[in-house]
Amino acid sequence: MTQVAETLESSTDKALDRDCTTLSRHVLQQLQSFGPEAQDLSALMNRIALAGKLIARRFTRAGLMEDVLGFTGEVNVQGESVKKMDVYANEVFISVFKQSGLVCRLASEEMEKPYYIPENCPIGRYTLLYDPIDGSSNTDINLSLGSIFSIRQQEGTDLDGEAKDLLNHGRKQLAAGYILYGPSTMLVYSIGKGVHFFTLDPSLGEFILTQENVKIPEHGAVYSVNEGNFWQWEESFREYIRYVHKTEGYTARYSGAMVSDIHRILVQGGVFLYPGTLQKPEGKLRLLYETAPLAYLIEQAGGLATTGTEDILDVVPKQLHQRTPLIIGSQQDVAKVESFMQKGQ
Ligand code: AHM
Ligand code: MG
Repeated sequence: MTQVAETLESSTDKALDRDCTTLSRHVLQQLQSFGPEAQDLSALMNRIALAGKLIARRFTRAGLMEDVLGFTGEVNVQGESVKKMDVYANEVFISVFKQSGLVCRLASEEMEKPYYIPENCPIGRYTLLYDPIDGSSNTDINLSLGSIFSIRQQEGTDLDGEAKDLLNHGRKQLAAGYILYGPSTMLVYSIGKGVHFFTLDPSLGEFILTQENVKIPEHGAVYSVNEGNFWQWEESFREYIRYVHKTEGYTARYSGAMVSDIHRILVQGGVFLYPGTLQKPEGKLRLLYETAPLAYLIEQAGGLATTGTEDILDVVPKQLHQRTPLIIGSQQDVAKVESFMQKGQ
């Protein structure tokens, strides 16, 4: 074979290999096993990917279809007005796990109690926790949104249906990640072996590996926070904001969808903040569906996530829908915020 032919062949091989690194194959590669645990995790990720594709498809055509955008007129367990897309996305996750034999329970930000799939329960040893649509306020205006997911092993029989075993710290998560619905749809995940980016190739209908072992920079210029809450924050936190205003090299970015903001920070460094307020010291974000999965991911990428006083992954919730403040991102930037908050104690 000539050298030109060899080079052509090897670049075709590389391109094919890249196109074949789908999510399920990647999970198996990571675990270096074809055993039942590895097969389960691979199948779980595959179903989450299907949910992401269905939701992305609906978002892409939302403006062209009847009855997709806007509110349902109902209020969810969080006291927030429910959008039609919240309901759709919540149901998509339930639907993709029916008849899977994998997941007995799903717990979501949108449902007061976990949803049980009885036909899966005798063997389904996993629980899916999720925020079907993160950044709901962006839904009707065609801006970036996300879905957040986390997988935990079911502990005990849960015969009373109270799902008490879920009231446990975030280090119990087996996998976590998010789907980002932006100009392209991305799926970012970790099973405790680094953080990996997949991009949906619409022509294939598959998420293909685009970046492996992503590491968050130790420091970045971005701080991402809703400064409209300035006068509702503790003075120590206000001092931190004054510090970034006065110090050269900081820049603000806030999209209204945490998944987008944290994705930017994961790639470019910086810090995302949703602290408590004087009236709501627990903040807005939910531990089991939002802050713990994102903390797991950012720690896997070498960053930090804290409430200001405690690592997010160490927080043990007292109830399913418990909220926590969140300071998450590059090591140096999170440490800087903490240093201000500790002065206030
Ligand atoms: P949601 O899951 O109901 O959309 O709420 C979470 C979202 C985050 O994505 C975003 O960072 C935050 O709420 C925005 O809240 P606020 O409008 O208070 O800044
Ligand atoms: Mg959310």
